[in-house]
Amino acid sequence: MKNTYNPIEIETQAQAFWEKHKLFNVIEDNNKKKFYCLSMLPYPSGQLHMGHVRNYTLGDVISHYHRMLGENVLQPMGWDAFGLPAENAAIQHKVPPAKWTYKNIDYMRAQFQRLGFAYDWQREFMTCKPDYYRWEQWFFIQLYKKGLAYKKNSVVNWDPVDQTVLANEQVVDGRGWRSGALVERREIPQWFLKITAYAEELLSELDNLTGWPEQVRTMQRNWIGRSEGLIIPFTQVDAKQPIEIYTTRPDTLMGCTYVALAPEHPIAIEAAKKFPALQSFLTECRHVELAEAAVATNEKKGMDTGLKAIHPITGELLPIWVANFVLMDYGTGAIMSVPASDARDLEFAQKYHLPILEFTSDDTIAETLVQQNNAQRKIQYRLRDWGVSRQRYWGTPIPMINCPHCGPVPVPESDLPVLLPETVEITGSGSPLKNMPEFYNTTCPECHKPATRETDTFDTFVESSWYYARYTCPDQKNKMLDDRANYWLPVDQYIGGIEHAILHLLYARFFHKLLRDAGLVNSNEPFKRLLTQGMVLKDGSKMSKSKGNTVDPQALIDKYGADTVRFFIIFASPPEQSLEWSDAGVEGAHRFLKRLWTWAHDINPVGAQFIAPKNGGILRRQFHEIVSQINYDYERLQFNTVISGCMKLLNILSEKSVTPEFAHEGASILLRLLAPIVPHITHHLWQMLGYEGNVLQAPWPQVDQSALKTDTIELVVQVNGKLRAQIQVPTDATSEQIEKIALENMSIQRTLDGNAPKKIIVVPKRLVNIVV
Ligand code: ANZ
Ligand code: ZN
Repeated sequence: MKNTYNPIEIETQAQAFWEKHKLFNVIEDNNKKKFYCLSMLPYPSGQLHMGHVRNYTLGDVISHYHRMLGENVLQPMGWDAFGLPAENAAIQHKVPPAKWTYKNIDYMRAQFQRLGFAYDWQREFMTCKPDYYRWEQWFFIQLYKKGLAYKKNSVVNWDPVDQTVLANEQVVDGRGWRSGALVERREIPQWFLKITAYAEELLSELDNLTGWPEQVRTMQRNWIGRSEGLIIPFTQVDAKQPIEIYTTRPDTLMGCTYVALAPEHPIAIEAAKKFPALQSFLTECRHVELAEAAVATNEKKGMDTGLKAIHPITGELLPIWVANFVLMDYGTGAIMSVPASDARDLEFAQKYHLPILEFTSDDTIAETLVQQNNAQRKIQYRLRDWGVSRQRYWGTPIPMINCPHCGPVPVPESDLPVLLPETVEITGSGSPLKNMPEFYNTTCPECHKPATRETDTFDTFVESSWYYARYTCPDQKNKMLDDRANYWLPVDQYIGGIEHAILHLLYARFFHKLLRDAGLVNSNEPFKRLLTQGMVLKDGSKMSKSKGNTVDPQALIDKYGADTVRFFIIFASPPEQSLEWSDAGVEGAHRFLKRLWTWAHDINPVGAQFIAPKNGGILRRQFHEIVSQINYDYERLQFNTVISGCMKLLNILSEKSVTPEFAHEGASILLRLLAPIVPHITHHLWQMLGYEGNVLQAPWPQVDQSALKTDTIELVVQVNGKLRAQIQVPTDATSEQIEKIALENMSIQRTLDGNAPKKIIVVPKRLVNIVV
């Protein structure tokens, strides 16, 4: 019998077998419990990295486990194929984004297959293909018709040299990444989705998502940021309109010493018309980066407008300032500043020598102001509507037409999809679509006069917000989703990185509710359980290309095989914690698989059967205790301890006293327990040992409850003929085991007082006599 473990050979064979028998293709089956297991779809950057391997191995383990439990398991895979890196690569390598993307997908698909992931490949799709994005365009039009998609002016990063809009990640220290020019803020018309209309539901449903990590739910709660406050109008001196401020702390009103406006506030803009210094301050504010984080950490800067407001209670005159930390799109874009109780207001007041007034807070002010109609209660969310326009080429074209007479008009549904041209030249300054009259020139569907298409594309988060639903019916040519969506959804287990805790998961939840309200799905939430896997570290820091500390999965697969890589990545740490890379750990994983291989080749095949004789005794009991622990660990997704359990099982089965029958029972159980993690080697050994069918379709092993029963009897222990202790031993314990239990007994140890026994006599079922 051939006895060297050759992973490449057996992995190729196992994969060919699965492929031939279409083991992982599924259809709806109402007689089985369904289980939809989904790992976040990858961006096709070129090749898999260890973070991918970890994410997809976890999903694969969970899928196999549920399939072996007899459930109808859907595990699909696809490609989040639009996005900026393809455009950057296009500039660098002079190859169109489409071509670059397809090449990467082909390479990475082969890597997935090489790792043996059990995907239903029939359902694969790429989000950059019209058969996918046409439904996104269709759905956007439905949202537009319902008023859930709208257009408004919004600020972008503008590179004045390259004459193009920059994504936040293309702004480096306030300058354009290519031109180095100071970035400006510019207002342009953009499309928004009204996620704020769902803010309350997105918040309250978090309470029901008990299968999600608490940390992620907290992050989402904070992001939605519900706050209850008051809008208080402050009368202005010499002006008709009052300034409305938003505060969550009306109790601090008596400490207010100045009012502060956002630089974009209409009152500030109006005041600057007569005040050049203020004008240049507002212009300076416009150069600052857009990201909210940057606004928060920036140095506090401001300028007095010269205007005055009247304190609503004391009647005192308060200066009105412009301050760079006040955001235009939160509350009312104006605040009452209370330096004595707010750190930000204090810092600003100290810098500009504004009064700081000690006061006593008054909890009833709010009540009084509201009753006297001098203020209005307001619930405010930090969450903003989702700006989905991107001034980029490699994305889903926004299916709208701009008509000089009719304004924005949706593309007629019969004209969908609006195809994205794939052969283009990318120069780096602006989207090529803007230079393609053949793309943008069209006629207005309403007045039939010449009009132009939208040349912006969707934020790629739009594609990843509903892909999980499309996997249920990717071949559906006439609809976005069909009945199959309601068979499979919600996803039972979602697996992905914690970096998606907020945006992706919130957008997908939002889309699910939009799909529900459009009658396309009948559940409220898309993902029942969420597993966020930890990072893969090397020498304590995250593996990344820029740090040069990556480990290429492909090289490891080539050297050790897929099973070793899968085994290591599962064994190295619990799924949610970070995983420290270790070459020695990989070696160790490989050694264990070789040991399993050798051991399995040394036991004698005894024919196809699962059921072993009910003998075996103490070893068999220990064995089944561990199996019971492993089953528990599979349920709670603690796969690293599943592996340590399996190692203990192999140790037990390797003991000399194991009977051939027990070895055979044990092997069948051990192989099944390991199969979700290392499906190839277990597939091979299962067949070699002559068990029925193939391991991935075998039923999940049950604990033999009768083996767990501990029938014990009591024996007396004598030392030199004198009764010294009573011990409990299993009825079927061997003499060696009984001796061991007797010697470990405390009172016996005390009696022996360190003296070695000369002789031990075991009288079965009666006594032990120790002679010293
Ligand atoms: C007076 C005050 C006193 C405030 C105090 C806070 C503490 P949350 O909880 O996040 O809703 N604020 C209101 N609108 C703002 C804007 N557009 N830009 C920046 N800051 C704004 O925060 C609400 C508080 O943030 C409001 O309550 C307001 O300052 C400020 F001891 O009013 B407060
Ligand atoms: Zn028109």
